[in-house]
Amino acid sequence: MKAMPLLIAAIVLASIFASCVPDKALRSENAQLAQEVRQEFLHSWNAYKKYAWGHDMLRPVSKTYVDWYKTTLLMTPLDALDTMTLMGFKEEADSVREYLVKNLSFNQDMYVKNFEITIRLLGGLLSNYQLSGDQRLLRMADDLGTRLMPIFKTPTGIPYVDVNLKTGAIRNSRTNPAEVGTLLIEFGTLSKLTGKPEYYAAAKNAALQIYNRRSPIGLVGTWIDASTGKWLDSNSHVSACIDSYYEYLLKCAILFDDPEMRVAWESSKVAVMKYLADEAPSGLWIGHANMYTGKRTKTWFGLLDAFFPAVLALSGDVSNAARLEESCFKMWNKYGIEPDEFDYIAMDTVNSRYQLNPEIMESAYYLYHYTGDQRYLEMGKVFLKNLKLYCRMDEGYSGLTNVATKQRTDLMESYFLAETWKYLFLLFSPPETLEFKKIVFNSEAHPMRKTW
Ligand code: DMJ
Repeated sequence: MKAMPLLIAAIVLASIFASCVPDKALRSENAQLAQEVRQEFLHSWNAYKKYAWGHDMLRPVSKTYVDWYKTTLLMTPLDALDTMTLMGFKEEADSVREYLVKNLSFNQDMYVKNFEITIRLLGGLLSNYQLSGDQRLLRMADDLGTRLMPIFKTPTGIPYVDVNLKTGAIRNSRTNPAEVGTLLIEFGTLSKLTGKPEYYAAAKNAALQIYNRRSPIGLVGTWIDASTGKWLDSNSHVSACIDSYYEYLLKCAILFDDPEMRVAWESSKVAVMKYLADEAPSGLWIGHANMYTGKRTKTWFGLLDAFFPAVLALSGDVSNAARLEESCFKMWNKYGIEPDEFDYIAMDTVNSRYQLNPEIMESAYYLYHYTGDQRYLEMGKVFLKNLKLYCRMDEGYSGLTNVATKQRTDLMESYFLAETWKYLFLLFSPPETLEFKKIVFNSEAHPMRKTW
């Protein structure tokens, strides 16, 4: 009679032991991979410091730098700063922060792209303010926000593309849903942190101006005129020029508990899954269709579209997210690095460039967070291995002009340090590295903490 409880205890202990051993091995492998990612981040950062310090970005082949405008806006240091902090490079982060505070001035008589400056610089200042508590960064964000605000003063409330940081003059009314709809995480957070409601109101109105111009079947086009509010192009997809418009509808609903953004996301998701989603022989993809008829225009999907599994997972649709990420992984594996555009019927590239983009890794990170499925760690290992194999230089990393031939570009984008390394690092790191539930990432992977 006494043998039974002993046997049960032995079975329980054995099963605890069996489940702990792989857990321990997995934890230690992940820790090694996270450490490898930290080293590769440093390899990229040190090359920037050596050849491009004080400028926007590194040209790793010619070992020089590039500035987007006549005066540097220090894009790489600001984009990289929160990654550095999350990776635990505290001293380096402290000194970069001091450098930025002393040297970054927005009082420049030059036109800048509102969208890029918002996601990279305004987003970077806000997330680094929240991580460090350094009030000077919030003041810089407020200054930048004030300088960008004239962009919304258009006949429709849809922002133009460029704004002069000193004079407030604006220009270029040919814009798209992504540039218009990817502003509210940053402007909304700035509103909450400064108590100035006008930032939130202008950026939310801009996103809703696009949403309100959706077609009767619920889709948006690629190009729109901000002065007339008329669509200039009726091709609909989740790729460049539209992508992060959808991302922000959902994320702003979450970050700000905004019911109007929630409704906009829910109805947009239905339209995307009805007209753009495509069940192909190789799996689930999101293709292109006419925004008015829903008729398929292209069976193309690209590396930027690979953000959509993350958004689906965040919305609660883990099953479609997982299926779509499997398709993305097929696209990645065709040449060992994903291309800009891929025809999912021909299963080959349409535009073969790769610019060190992060989206497929971002989605793997979200899916691992929601499922705990080791499949996403396996994908992450492939991403890391192939990045090192094909894009690593003796100093820094470069993009590829052609994923088949692996011919190099001569640019290391700032988002490579903001996003690509950050998402890979977080994928392999213990969940407490960044409390996923307490933050929302902007489109440049700068985490915003909901403190309101
Ligand atoms: C980043 O600059 C942002 O994520 C943007 O929204 C689109 N994609 C690039 C990186 O691929």
